[in-house]
Amino acid sequence: MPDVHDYIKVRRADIDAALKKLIPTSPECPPLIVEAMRYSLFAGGKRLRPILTFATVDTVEPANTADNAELVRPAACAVEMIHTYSLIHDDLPAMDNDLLRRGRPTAHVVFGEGVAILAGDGLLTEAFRILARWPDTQDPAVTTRKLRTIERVAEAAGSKGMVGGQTVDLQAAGQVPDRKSATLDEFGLRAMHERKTGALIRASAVAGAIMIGASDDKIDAIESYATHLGLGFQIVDDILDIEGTADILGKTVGKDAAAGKPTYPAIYGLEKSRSLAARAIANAKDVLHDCGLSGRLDEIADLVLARKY
Ligand code: GRG
Repeated sequence: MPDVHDYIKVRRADIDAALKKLIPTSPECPPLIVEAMRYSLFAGGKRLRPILTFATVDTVEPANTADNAELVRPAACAVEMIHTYSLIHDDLPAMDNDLLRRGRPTAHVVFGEGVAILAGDGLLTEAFRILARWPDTQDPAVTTRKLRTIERVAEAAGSKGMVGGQTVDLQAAGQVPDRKSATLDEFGLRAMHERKTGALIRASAVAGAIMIGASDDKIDAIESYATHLGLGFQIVDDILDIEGTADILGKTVGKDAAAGKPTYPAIYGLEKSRSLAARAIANAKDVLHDCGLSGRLDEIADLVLARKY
């Protein structure tokens, strides 16, 4: 079995090639919107979510790799497009007002706010077209899986998930006129992150399991694994916001603390946050092992804890 870093390299290349094929081109649509969507999509993100989709499949069914890759590739691309849309919108002046993302000026800095909003809208909408369209099959079992995946991804991206979490975040940051900014305690913070970042991470893994027709037991285990993983990812993100540098992270650092936003280190301190992150990752791996699974998802959990960007 290749080393996990080689595995990630191969999967990333596969995802990038598929995204290049799937993203619309001009003259199908105006060149400017293609340029703006591509600018953020190919800016060098880690591809954590689509790698999770593939790693789920490679963990649940380590054999049958080529056929399974055909089944899950569109969903892997769709979750990355939705993630990229969320970053473009999150960086807008109306939200986090960030100038740097993935090591480059943010989309609205380069294209203006209007086109940046539209690039996000384009990526989100296109993601659902891809989920509905591919894989191109008349097989009723696969069509049913596609529908289940669309529902799961929509739920994760929408008001129960990412959009809901972002709304709570805006209100907590005092960015909603005539609404009191609610201070989040540790429970409120966790609930916000479960929606804002956790839901899409969860759906990325679950989509892989659904698309290969995994049993309900396996889907539940993957969902629980990804819930713990998402929490670990977020705590590490909060720690990196303090300990990381803009050079390495490719985004502005220290903004959360400067804005007085609740974060894990702000509530628990750095040392306790590190142990909470380690606990979340250990929980993720325990859930897998309890269901008789290990492999790529195990390794990815370790990398999420150790990541420096
Ligand atoms: C605008 C509806 C809407 C939602 C935005 C996800 C999100 C909600 C905002 C992002 C804010 C943020 C920086 C959250 C911390 C965790 C996170 C999602 C980090 C970025 O994800 P990575 O590290 O980024 O996977 P790359 O660039 O590697 O893909």
